[in-house]
Amino acid sequence: MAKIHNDMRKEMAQLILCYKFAIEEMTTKINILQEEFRLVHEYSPIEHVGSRLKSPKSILKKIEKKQIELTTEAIEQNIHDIAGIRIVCAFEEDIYRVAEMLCKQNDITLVATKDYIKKPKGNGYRSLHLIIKLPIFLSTGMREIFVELQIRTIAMDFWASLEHKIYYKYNKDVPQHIKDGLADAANQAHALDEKMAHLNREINILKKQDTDEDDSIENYIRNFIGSRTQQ
Ligand code: 0O2
Repeated sequence: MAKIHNDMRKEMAQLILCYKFAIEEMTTKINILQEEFRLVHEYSPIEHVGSRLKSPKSILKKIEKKQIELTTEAIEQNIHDIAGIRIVCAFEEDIYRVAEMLCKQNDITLVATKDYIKKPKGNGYRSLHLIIKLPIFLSTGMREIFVELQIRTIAMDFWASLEHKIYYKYNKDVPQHIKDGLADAANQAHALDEKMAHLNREINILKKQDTDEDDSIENYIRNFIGSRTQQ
């Protein structure tokens, strides 16, 4: 693996600190949306949020894999997932809602989208990946920092987390029947997502009918009381 000299080590430490700040800013934005939704709409499309900073070892691995020059500028321009945030939503439609709400914030620039939901990966992986840029303000001025957002449902997250665990520290070729099993599990997770979304839509229709009925009873009583007081 590539060796880095002391000056570069210092520069890298400063750069990684910027990614840490970007994660903190982004997490605050997401928490605000989550709390506001809970308070105003009594429902939040965001179930939970996690984040991670890529370790220096993984950054070096990516530098070698992508054959990037060993400078902080090159790293900044070519590795966009040093800061990673994962947002887990209840339903698939919530994913696009959350993505839209974040991307329309003035200080966020959408740089790239990889939609592995509309086009899942061959192994069955599903998730919406957004690369965004956001400003952080330092004593030396403003810096725009890349952040990777992975937005997925609970079922997508369940599959991806377990797939990652199953493969962890296994560096040989994966037998075909295991690949097939994982692809099958991904399809089952997708079917579960669709079923839950369908049930949710149905219950929402019933809830709406209930409130409409409540409203019409309330209107009836109000009209009735109004007509009696006029007599
Ligand atoms: P970790 O541990 O999350 O850091 P690029 O960034 O474009 O150079 P790539 O791999 O084409 O590289 O990016 P992509 O497709 O957007 O995927 C990046 C991240 O998505 C991965 O990060 C994983 O977190 C997740 N991911 C992508 N494919 C899979 C998959 O098949 N299974 C699982 N479980 N996760 C996946 P890292 O850096 O690999 O890992």
